[in-house]
Amino acid sequence: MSAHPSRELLERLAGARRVVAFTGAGVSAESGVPTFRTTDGIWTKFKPEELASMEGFMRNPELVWEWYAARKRIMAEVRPNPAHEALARMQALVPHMAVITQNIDGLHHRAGSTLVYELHGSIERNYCMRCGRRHSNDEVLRQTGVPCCLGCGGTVRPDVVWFGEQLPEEEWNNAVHASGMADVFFSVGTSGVVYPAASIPFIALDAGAYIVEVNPEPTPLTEKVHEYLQGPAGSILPVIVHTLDSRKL
Ligand code: BV8
Repeated sequence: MSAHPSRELLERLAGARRVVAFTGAGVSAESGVPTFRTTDGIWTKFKPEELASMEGFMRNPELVWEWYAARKRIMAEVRPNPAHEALARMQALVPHMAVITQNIDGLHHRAGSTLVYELHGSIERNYCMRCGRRHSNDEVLRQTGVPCCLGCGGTVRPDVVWFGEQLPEEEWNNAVHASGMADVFFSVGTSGVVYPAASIPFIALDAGAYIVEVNPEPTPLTEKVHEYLQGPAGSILPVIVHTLDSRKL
């Protein structure tokens, strides 16, 4: 267990053709976005089923929209941190690199990452449950309570994947394909408890990738990885990319 990348990882990364970074809420923690399950996580205040599910939404749409509106306002204020920036830089240094994220905060895109698969949707998108019309955050946040469709008057919901809902098929298929082809696979800032996303690292492991976990805390994946780098992603990932950068000069 170390916070410093091994020579083997750096050698593998320098020669890798296909790299994947799989991220969870922990990669955005240093941007000030609350995680879900660490002691100050947002789930500690609510049960996921109460808020991030169709049942919860139908039961109390006002409460669910109050939660999402608050998160939308937080996400609009936060910025990518050195972890997001390091992954975006890494994408520029390796031939093929995909970022697969469970996060809905859009921070990988804002850090400059090019190929990002958002498995659980995006806090920046909303749609009408009746006609499907898409709505921006400006269009929903200027309305009070549960926003109505500007086209048909139907109920608008966040474009995120709730518990009990299927993941977007194309994003999922792309993520599975990329993970099955990876030479080096990073699992960064995820507790690995939400499925089917949590099965992604095992797809890469079974396909022979060199698996690296970056997390201050061990997870169900830790005992299976080739390299566990214990610590915050915002400190660990820049060291890896700086070393890679200096080799590529
Ligand atoms: C599905 C979007 C089936 C919304 C999210 C009963 C009924 C229904 C389903 C189920 C059920 N039982 C189990 C399931 C399956 C369920 C599931 O897995 N439940 C879990 C809780 C047991 N999954 C689903 O329901 C999925 N859909 O199964 O559909 C189906 C099949 C066919 C047809 C129809 C349906 C959908 C799951 C998606 C839910 N949506 N988000 C929103 O965000 O509002 S999940 C939510 O959790 C976020 O996306 C989050 O990213 C994700 C996972 O959490 P993590 O990212 O790992 O975050 P967490 O806080 O847990 O961990 C943070 C980690 O970071 C920690 O390890 C910490 O140590 C570390 N960390 C902290 N600081 C740092 C750090 N690391 C690095 N650096 C730091 N600085």
